[in-house]
Amino acid sequence: MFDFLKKKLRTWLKKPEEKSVKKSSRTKKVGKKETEKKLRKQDTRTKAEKTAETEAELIIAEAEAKVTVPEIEEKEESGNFFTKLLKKITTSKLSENDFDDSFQDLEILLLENNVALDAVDALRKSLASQLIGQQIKKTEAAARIQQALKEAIMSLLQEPPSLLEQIHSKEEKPFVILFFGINGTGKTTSIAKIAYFLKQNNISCALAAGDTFRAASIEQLETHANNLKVPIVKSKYGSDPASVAFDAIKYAKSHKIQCVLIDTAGRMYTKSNLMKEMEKIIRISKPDLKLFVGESITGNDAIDQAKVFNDTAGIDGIILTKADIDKKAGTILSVSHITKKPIYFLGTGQSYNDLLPFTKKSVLRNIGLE
Ligand SMILES: Nc1nc2c(ncn2[C@@H]2O[C@H](COP(=O)(O)OP(=O)(O)OP(=O)(O)O)[C@@H](O)[C@H]2O)c(=O)[nH]1
Ligand SMILES: [Mg+2]
Repeated sequence: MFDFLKKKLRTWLKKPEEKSVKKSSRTKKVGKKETEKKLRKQDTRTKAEKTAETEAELIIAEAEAKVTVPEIEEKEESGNFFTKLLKKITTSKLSENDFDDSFQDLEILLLENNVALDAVDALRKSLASQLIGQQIKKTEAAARIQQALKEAIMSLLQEPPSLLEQIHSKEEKPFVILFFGINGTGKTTSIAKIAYFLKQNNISCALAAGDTFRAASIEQLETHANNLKVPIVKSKYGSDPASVAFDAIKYAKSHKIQCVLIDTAGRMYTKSNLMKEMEKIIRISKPDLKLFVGESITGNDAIDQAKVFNDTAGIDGIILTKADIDKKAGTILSVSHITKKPIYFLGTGQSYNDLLPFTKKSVLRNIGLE
């Protein structure tokens, strides 16, 4: 998910002297003697077994030695954030103009990778406050810029609380989690993944089939419940989702189940009747955690949805699904800055264990800044 951005940033953060080494192709040159020596060293077979095979191996090794291994040609940028800044950092202080001139290209890179405009502005501010007017020695410039970028990205993200600790610390169980978002974002699948995650951590849970609207939604959740061997509370299609949630909580209380996961129908945030229904589910079930489920790949759309759900229903945290097919990763970098809510998990596939607990550190590592 972060590969593209990582590669771009790596190219951008490369020092000019490193970039000047142009790597278009290289030829492996392994001499015959060296190859023979290597093979002799590795070979533990008896003399009789060796002869025919060694000759064949030598022929293959020599053929391989002549193969030209193409490498991805790294595009020589005429100037980027890093190289431009480096050029401008002399013994004097870095001016605002010089910084702005350098930042423009980084800004485009971030916007192209789905980082929201507000988040880009915040990043700019953070970088500017760390670099403008600073007396930076040439020798320290590279490290300082990289550190500043790291700090700037860190300040966009939020570290989520530990879900397990949150559940354990609630005295009167069950701990109730409500999932919502627009159609098809992965709510039901994420519920199943979280049920699996909780089970792995010895926390019992029950599922509430609160999507009484979409055809086959109840059966879909039921299949997961059966696979995972967790109880499900359901009702008829068309029945009130708030009462399904209420029944599930009652069931959990009487069966000493620690956590209830409430599924809801996908709803367009533009439809006020559906959002009203959401408010009723919240009023009745009093969730301890309201998780907005959005698709990482949809970029600014997911961020807009999160904003509206937060304004109407109030969200406590976010699950970004389909991060496995998101090449840009900008949503992951921006959604917490816009909503001020942490990402709890990233969905990284369709299996039960394709759920990645979110940490700031893992993001930095994934984009090559840690
Ligand atoms: N690649 C990938 N696919 C996912 C992920 N999460 C969910 N999906 C797929 O997305 C599709 C929709 O998932 P659902 O869980 O049914 O989504 P939903 O939000 O409950 O959908 P509605 O109930 O119709 O609103 C399914 O095909 C899932 O397998 C993920 O993290 N990665
Ligand atoms: Mg669903």
